[in-house]
Amino acid sequence: MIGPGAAGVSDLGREIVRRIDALGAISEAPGHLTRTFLSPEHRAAADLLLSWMRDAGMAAHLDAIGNVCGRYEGQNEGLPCLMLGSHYDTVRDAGRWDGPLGLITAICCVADLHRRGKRLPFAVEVTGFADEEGVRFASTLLGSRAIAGRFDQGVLGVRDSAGLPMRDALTEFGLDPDQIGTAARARNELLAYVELHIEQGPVLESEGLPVGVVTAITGATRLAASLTGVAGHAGTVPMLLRRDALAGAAECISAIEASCRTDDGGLVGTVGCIHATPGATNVIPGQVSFTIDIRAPTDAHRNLAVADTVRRIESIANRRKLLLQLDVTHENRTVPCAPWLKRQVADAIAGEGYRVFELPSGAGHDGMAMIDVADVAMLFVRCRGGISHHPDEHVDPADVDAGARVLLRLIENFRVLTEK
Ligand code: HGY
Ligand code: MN
Ligand code: MN
Repeated sequence: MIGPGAAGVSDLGREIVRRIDALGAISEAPGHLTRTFLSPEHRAAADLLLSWMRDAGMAAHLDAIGNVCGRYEGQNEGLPCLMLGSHYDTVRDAGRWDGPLGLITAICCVADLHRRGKRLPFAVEVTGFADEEGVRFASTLLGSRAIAGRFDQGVLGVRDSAGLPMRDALTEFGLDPDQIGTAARARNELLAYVELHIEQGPVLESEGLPVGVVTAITGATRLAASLTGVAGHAGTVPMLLRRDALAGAAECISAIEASCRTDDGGLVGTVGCIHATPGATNVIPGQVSFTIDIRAPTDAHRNLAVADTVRRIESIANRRKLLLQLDVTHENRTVPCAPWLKRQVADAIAGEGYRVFELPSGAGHDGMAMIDVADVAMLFVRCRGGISHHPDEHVDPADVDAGARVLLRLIENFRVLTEK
């Protein structure tokens, strides 16, 4: 919470911080923030967001995949829209700002228009995407893919860690998996998609800037690896006779880290999850599964790195006589932000008196899916220490306010350029 009259924070910024705290309190787990796709807390968050949208003068509904969708009509009914938004699911043990800052700021900007009775020559829509992180089911951007008409029905069979298929989770949530196609929007309904998001990195802080223009959203490849060896007695099997799946996984993880650390082109590789069975101190692990996330500034660089990683893992598995299963679970190309939109983000930043600074996004965002139905742009807001995907994630209220004023200026000055 921020005290009254906090330096440089308008009522708009103050209201956004209040709502960040309110939404951030809706978690599956006491003591930390986790809100995954189609959980009861996901539903509670959706209900709160829908109420905020309606209070802001928007018609609001939950679409067939669980996106929260608000619409503020323009000067005439049924006009094409400038779509804003972000996601309302979180990673595990998350920060409160990743996703919700963009979504709540957009809702509060529309509420400001509504309060002033201002109507624009276009509609403004705000979308809270249901699943950007892909934590519960190993597939991301589910909400934005549905809106872009690119939802892969095949993922309905993907199971969560409890073995529940996504299809059943949707039904339990009160949605009809067979209706997901109805969430798709036509390109002529959207003028553009613009997302405000925390930077999740240290660059704006190092530049001493509260906001920045995103040039492109870096692509990513996620893989699921499984190594199968032979479980055995930790005391009786000689080291040279072992087929230790966890030791093999450890060598793979070290190889991934080493190849990324020695790359000077911005390649990053992460093993975020690992699970070994049978999981007893005195048993040689017979089976290990782990995830791999690889990203690079260009698709060509990333694809070469993925191929190199696959070769390295295959070689380790062969030498150790481990059975390898390696599947790509998620692939997103690098998405450029549209120049005609970047200019409008830059104009809004300059209009609020800040130096215009451009930077790429190392993190993935819903714009990677929305590009299939509209041009996209992003406005980054500084976050403390660049920390994200962590409970210490934080945005200074003055920066919340800066982001909101820039976004509101962008909305009110938004121009649809015929020649793009
Ligand atoms: O993984 C990402 O880059 C995003 O936070 N989902
Ligand atoms: Mn995230
Ligand atoms: Mn995010």
